[in-house]
Amino acid sequence: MSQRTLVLVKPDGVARGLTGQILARIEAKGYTLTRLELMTPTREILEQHYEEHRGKPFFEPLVQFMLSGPVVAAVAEGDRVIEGFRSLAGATEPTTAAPGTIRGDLGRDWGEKVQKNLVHGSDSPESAEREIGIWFA
Ligand code: RTP
Ligand code: MG
Repeated sequence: MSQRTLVLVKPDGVARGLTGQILARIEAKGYTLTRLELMTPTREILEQHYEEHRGKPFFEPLVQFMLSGPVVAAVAEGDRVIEGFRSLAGATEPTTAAPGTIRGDLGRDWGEKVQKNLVHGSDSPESAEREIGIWFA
C-alpha cells in the first residue's frame, strides 16, 4: 500500500554536501519525492518534531545540533516507504550501522554528545502524518 514518510537530511548531511547522494538513494530505490525544501527550522518546529524525546538527556543537544544549520525536508512516497527508508538509513548509531546504508556508508562517530547520523525518517504512519504536518504546515 502506498505510504508517505518525512525524510530530513540533518545539518551534518547538508554541511558535508551529501544531500544529493542521499536523495539519489531514495530515488534509486524507486520512491518518489513529492515535497522538497531546504529550510532553517525554528526551535518550535524541532520541539514538536522530537516531542517523544523531551526530558531525555540527549534532547537539548539534539535540538542544538538540529539548529546548527539548514536541513533538507522531503516527503517520499511509495509502497512501504516508511520501513523502506528506515532500512536505507540504517541503525541510529552511524559507527556500527550496516555498510550499504546511508548512515553506515556515509556516517561515523565524531566524539560529540549527540549522534550526528545524517538523516531522519518517520517510524510509523501516524508519525509520518504528524511530522509532515509540522514541516510542511
Ligand atoms: P531518527 O528519529 O532521527 O530517524 O533516528 P532514530 O529513530 O534512529 O533515533 P531516535 O531514537 O528516534 O533518536 C532521535 C535522534 O536523536 C539522536 N540521538 N542521540 N544517545 C544519543 O546520543 C542519541 N540518541 C539519539 C540521533 O540523532 C537520533 O537520530
Ligand atoms: Mg526516531
